[in-house]
Amino acid sequence: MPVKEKTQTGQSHQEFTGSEILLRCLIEEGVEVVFGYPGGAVLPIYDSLYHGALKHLLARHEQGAIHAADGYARATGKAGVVIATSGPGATNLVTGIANAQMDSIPLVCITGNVAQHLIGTDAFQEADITGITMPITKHSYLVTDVKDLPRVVKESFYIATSGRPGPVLIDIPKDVSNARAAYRYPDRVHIRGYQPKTDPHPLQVNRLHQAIREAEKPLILAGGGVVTSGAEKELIAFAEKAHIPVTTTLMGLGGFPGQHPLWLGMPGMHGTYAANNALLECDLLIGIGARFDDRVTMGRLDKFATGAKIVHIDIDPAEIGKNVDTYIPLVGDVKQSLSAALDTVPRAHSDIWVERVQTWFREKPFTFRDSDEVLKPQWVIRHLYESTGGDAVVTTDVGQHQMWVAQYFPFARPRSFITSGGLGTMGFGFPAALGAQLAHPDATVISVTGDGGFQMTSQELAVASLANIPVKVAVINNQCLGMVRQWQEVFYKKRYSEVDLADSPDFVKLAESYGVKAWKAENKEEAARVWSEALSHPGPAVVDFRVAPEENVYPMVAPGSGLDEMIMGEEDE
Ligand SMILES: Cc1ncc(C[n+]2csc(CCOP(=O)(O)OP(=O)(O)O)c2C)c(N)n1
Repeated sequence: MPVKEKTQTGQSHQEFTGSEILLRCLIEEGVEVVFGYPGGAVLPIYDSLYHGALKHLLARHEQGAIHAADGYARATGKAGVVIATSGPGATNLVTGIANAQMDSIPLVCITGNVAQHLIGTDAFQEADITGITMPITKHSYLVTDVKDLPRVVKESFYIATSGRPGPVLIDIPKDVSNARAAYRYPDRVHIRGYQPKTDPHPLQVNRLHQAIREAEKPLILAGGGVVTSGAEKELIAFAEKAHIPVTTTLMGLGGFPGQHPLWLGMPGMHGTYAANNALLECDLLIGIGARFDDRVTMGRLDKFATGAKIVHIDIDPAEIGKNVDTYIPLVGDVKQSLSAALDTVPRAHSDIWVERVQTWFREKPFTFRDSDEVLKPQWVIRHLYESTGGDAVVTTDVGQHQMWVAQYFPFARPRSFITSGGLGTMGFGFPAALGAQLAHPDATVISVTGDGGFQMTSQELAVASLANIPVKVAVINNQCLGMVRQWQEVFYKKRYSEVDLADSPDFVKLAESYGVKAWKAENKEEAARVWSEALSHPGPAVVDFRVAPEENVYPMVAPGSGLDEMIMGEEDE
């Protein structure tokens, strides 16, 4: 409860506890929902939440809470907020923080800590969470004075969402959340040494134009930065005007429509023939909000776009030249940079090239050997696409099913594909779907997950059930850790080591035990029928698709190989 205090000048002003101040700050920031899990060090914070001024979702594990906050952030572009207690609560957030950092996702992670006089004494449930997470946060605060809280919260939201977004940690010792102070939320932020540059240098824009004028085989490599900065319209206009084909990385999927004639699909390890060959042959490569990571370059820079001048548009100057030598660096927000370049961008002399790469794309699509006896995972993903007309937000976990979604579900809109790209975190997809569904209550939200990954965070079925969050879970159940099994088959002479999941629980019964409706499907007819029932079911639903276990993801570029060494699918051999 706020109390009235007399100041030295005799004026009375209201004082609030740190946890009340925190709550007010979150409301001031427009936070709609927080995800979390209580404990001793956050008792004051949870006491402030008691009156329900802010919607809180009680996850069943802090990792579930942070992935849900992350899914909310990816679906909206706003910062996701998570609360956890000290010690094990805080350390349970670590994977989620690293996950958000790798994919540049704005999160504000609030942890309680033991009272300051206990810090450093190995007190009960003490962990140095600011120290532990230092390398995986964009910034972190240990709040030592309750008076700092409003500024710290204001700065945290600003840092998390501006420039290259990322997770910010606020660690609040229990004595700080209990201490009292007056409350005033700052209306401005000024952080010395943190002034993200968003507008590109005009000179570099001119150089980009000149490079396009000279190019005959230009290519755009669009990454997650396009989605983050909301630059999809500018990218379409830019690519069309300059007549340049576009390949989108895993994180960039949806940033350029998967139905556009200039789209070449995803590049890299499981990318299209067209995208990878275009990367090999292009003479100008324009990387836009993409970081040239090793799933795209295969770490074989000696075989990556060797004949191309590389242009790199990115808001983070640290990305320029990190992985590839850059001919034209363009530091700025992607949307602003493309807008600045758009008006006078020339049309490249690319007609022959565009026709050629489009032919590759048409003639070398993804293929699989379909069957009427067993359910093929690729067929299931295509069915998810067709049954929704693509009008869905799809989250994935990590593994084969993730790659099949990237291959067989052509995303038309940004923020409709939510996946753990950088860290590759199993257990991410299902809770992320819960966050995405809370952000878009009327959307069809599908969590495509593996039987392995689902078991890492399936306890969040409790949240789906209790809060009636109508996520549709499609378990691509191949009864094994599919992607690891595939690598053991291809690179370890079929010595299958610890990948068998045949003894998994019955997912239908598991879901039902949480009060979630569920179905099993073993062939196409069943799959189509039960999926349609699941889609029209008003609440959460789980469908256990029993798919062929031996299916592999193709094409594939083996680690250590270049993009010129693609192993094509069975149909193409
Ligand atoms: C937390 C975590 N542990 C381990 C891995 C390594 N890994 C990558 S894919 C994979 C198999 C995933 O199996 P499943 O969830 O069943 O999906 P599938 O590949 O069969 O589609 C594993 C173990 C990981 N990515 N994340």
